Amino acid sequence: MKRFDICVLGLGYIGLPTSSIFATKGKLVLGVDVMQSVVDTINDGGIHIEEPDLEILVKAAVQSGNLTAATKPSEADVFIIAVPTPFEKRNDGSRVPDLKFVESAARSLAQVVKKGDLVILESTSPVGTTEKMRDWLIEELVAQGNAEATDKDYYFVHCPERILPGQMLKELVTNDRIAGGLTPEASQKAKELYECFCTAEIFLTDARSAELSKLTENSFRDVNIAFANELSMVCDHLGMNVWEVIKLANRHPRVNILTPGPGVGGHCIAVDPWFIVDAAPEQAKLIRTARVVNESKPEHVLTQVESKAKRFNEPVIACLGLAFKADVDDLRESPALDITERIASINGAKILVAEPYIMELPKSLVGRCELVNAEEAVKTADIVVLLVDHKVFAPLSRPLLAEKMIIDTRGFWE
Ligand code: SAJ
Repeated sequence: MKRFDICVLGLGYIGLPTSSIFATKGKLVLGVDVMQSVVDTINDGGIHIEEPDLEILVKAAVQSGNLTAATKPSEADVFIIAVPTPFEKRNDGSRVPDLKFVESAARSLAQVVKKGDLVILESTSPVGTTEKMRDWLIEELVAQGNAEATDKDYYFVHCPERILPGQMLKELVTNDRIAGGLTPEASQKAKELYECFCTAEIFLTDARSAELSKLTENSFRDVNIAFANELSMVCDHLGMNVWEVIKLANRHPRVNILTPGPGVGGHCIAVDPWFIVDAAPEQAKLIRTARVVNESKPEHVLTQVESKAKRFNEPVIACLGLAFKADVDDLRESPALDITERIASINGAKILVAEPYIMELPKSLVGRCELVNAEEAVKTADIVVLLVDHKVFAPLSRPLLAEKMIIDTRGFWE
């Protein structure tokens, strides 16, 4: 069996850039993904996700011979788990973290791990997951006949990723990192590993503090966005311009209000706060309320669209953008998509969708909307709903827009 320096499990938005950057720094890397199509694409030097400059990095990594992809892990000195950690929605509206991907990744290592290996969890996870990861692996080793297996034989660490979609390659190198080990030796080993490409500081801590720090960062942002979104709904109620209010309030030296939008999307900020709420439901009142406020914003936008649509017999509605935020192709947990699906149910309305980052409509919109370019959408529409502030929408003709009813959820044309 070929021996790798690093084996990365999960070749998504985090695993792929991380594998590639290690490979370009001379490490022999095996990237593992359960999808054969993803493995084939990467082995051909291509990418299956959109991120500026990622294709160049992956191509360089693959061409150097240092990065290969496979569907199964292989022997290595370091294992990095970078799989999704979604949640399950309960009937009462609460959410429970779903760790099945971390569990199956951890168990899959039993076949290939050897004494002294470093096992890193990068996936954003609820407090206590690194300990669970350790327990799953040891349990699997014992089940496979290695009765002597003990956690003392391996090093376990949580090193949460913190990179921003759209700026991943820069932030991978320049963001400070946290290495939270189940032992201080484990933290130190992880620090030494990431130092090969990370130019910023790497802070050592314990695993639980690392887990909660990461969840805290995203919850902090969620609470702040909720404040902006709530303010936008207050202003709509009062018939006032939220952008003007925020612009003026932000002139205070200690005020920095974020930007309201159609809701909070993506697979991080809309998910991670629930891990804190699930762990401490009585205490995490503000964090839960922020989620509820942000989740209510799509409904608020829909109500605005419906009230304008009533003025027409057969309104033509242009929805600009489906992605979860500007200048990315990612539609996961996207409020823009959610709103467009609901607009598509307005009786008698014709819906035109402009989303420059996709070639075909998502399944939920097929047969209900038409995918066109932004200019064409605006030209034909009675109502224009700006859902994503993609840069490519900037040149749209102002005089033409002035003739339309506009719902600008991002303050793009303010
Ligand atoms: N949003 C607003 N108003 C704002 C800022 C954002 O409505 O003022 C919306 C965006 O449109 C989007 C959502 O919030 O729908 C999240 O976007 P984002 O750019 O704030 O964050 P993400 O989800 O792309 O990435 C976040 C980052 N976390 C923080 O900034 C604290 C990133 O550093 C993390 O690595 C990433 O989550 C992650 O993977 O956890």
